Amino acid sequence: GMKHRGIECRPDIETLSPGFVSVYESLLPSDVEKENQNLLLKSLTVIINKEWPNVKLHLYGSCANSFGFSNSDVDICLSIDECESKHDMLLKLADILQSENYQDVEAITNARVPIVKMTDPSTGICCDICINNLLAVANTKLLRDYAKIDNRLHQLAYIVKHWARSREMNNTFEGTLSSYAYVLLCINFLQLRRPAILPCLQEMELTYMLTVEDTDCAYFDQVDELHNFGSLNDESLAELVWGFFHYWAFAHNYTRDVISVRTGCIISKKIKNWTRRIGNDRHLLCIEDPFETSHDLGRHVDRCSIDMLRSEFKRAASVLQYDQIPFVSLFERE
Ligand code: 3AT
Ligand code: MG
Repeated sequence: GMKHRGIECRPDIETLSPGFVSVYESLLPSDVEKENQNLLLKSLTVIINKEWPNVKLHLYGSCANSFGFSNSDVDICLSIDECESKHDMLLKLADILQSENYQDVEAITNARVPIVKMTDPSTGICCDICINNLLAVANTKLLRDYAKIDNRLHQLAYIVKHWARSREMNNTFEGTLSSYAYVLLCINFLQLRRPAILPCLQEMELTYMLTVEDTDCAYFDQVDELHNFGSLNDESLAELVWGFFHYWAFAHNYTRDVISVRTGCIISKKIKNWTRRIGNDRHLLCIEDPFETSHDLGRHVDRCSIDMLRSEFKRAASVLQYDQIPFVSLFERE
C-alpha cells in the first residue's frame, strides 16, 4: 500500500476514486442555476443603479470562486467611491428591495461585514449584499485562479466542503470553520504535496495587483500557463481525500503551526505572534488569510470546537481507512 507519513493507507484506495468523483459531480451547480444567478445579478444591477448610478456590482464568494454548491447563496459586493455611510445605504437598500417584492429582506448592520440579506421569490436564491468589501472580491479571484490550475483542487474542496456541511463543521458561530477557510486548507495541502500539485501564486511574478485600503493583493494570475503544473504528481482524488483527513487527524501540529497559502508553506505561530489568546482570537487552529495576513481565519475555534473538529477529522480518516463504501458514510449524519 501507499505510505503516508508512516501509516499504511488501504491498498484498494484507488478503487474509491470513481465513487468520490460521482459525489463531486453531483454537487456541481447546473447551467440553469448559474443562469438564474446571472439573471438575479442583472435585475439587481438595474434596481440599484436607479438609486445609485455609479455603484458597480461584483459577485464574490462561492458563486464566483467556482466552489459553489447548487444551493449556495449568492454573495454580492457593491463598490462605491463617495462615502455615504454604509449603515444608511444598507437600510435604504433594504427598503428598496422590499418594495421590489424580494422576500425576507433584512439589514444586518452590526456585523463585522454589514450586509442586507434577501431571497429571490421566483428562484428561491438567497443573496447577501455588502458594500466595498473589495478584499473579498480579490480573495474570490485568488481561489478561482487556483482552481483553474489543477482540477484535483476543485474535486477535493467540494468533497471537504460537503463533508463539513453534512457533519455540521461549517459554522464560525459554533467555533468551526468557514467554507473559505476549508478551501484555503485544501490549497495549502496541495501546495505541500511532493511533487507539488499547486504552486504558490503569491511568490511568483506579480501580474495582478489590487490595493485595498492598506492591503496589497498581488499574485501571478496568468494561470493558463500553469495547466500542467501538477502533472508530475499522479495522486488520485481518493488518495488526496484520505491524505487530507489523515493530516488533520494525526499529523498537523496544532500547538506550533499556521497554514499559509501566501507562502505555500506551514509557518510557525511564533513568527505571527499567535501563541496565545488575544481578545477573542484564540489561535488554536491557525489559518493565515492570504491577503489580510494579520487575520487568523481559525480564530473562532475554541477549546470545545477544536475537540469536535479533531474527532470529526479522526472519524473521517477512519471511515476512509476501513469503511467499504466510505463515499456514503463520510457524509452521513448519525
Ligand atoms: P458557501 O458555498 O456559501 O458556503 P462561500 O465561499 O460563499 O461558501 P462564505 O459565504 O462563508 O463562503 O463567504 C463568502 C465570501 O466571503 C468568501 C470569501 O471571499 C469571503 N470571506 C468569508 N470569510 C472571510 C474572512 N474571514 N476573511 C476574508 N474574506 C472572507
Ligand atoms: Mg457564500
